[in-house]
Amino acid sequence: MAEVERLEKVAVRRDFTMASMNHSPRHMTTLGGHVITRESDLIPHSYRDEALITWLGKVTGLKAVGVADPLERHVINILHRQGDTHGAHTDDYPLALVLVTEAPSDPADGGLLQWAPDAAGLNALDTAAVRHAHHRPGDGYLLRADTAAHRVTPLRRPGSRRTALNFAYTTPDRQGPVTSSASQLYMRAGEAPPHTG
Ligand SMILES: O=C(O)CCC(=O)C(=O)O
Ligand SMILES: [Fe+2]
Repeated sequence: MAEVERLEKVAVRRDFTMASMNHSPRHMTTLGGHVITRESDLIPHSYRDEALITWLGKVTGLKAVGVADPLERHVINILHRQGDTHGAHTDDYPLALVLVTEAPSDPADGGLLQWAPDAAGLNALDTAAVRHAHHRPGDGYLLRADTAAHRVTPLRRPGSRRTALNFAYTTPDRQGPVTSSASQLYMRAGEAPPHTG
């Protein structure tokens, strides 16, 4: 929690709709994996933890491996203004291990995860297939993020915050992003794509 809070000073505000994801809204402050790698030892070190990756493989039945793309492998998303939301999307990589460091204590204040497993499209989130979860600071969850449509609902109250650190994992045959959505959320103006490795 302290590390995520420390890194917020280098995060960048984003306000746009993502064309490739049904124009769903992004109102949040973000920090991409390439900057996290430059600024933090703890997060990249935790991401590579072998016991964690072995556990992920056991739980999911997939051959879980780290993501090669430095931008997307670990990211921080901060919702901190009334109305802030991480709108509907699927991730490029199959597994998202999301660690929540801040969240409204009352589910009525928003910042809930909504997801629809095995969704044919993002509008599954607007059907009876949708599920939701309220997380507390210190909670984590593991999501099949490439096939579940998901979003974080808007913060409803001024002063509320909802912050998450997302560790993405993949399988050996699936390296390389499938959409440009991560570069829209995590690159900075004028920045060259980070070197993959
Ligand atoms: O903040 C969350 O719970 C979800 C994060 C997410 O969907 C993502 O980073 O792709
Ligand atoms: Fe996601």
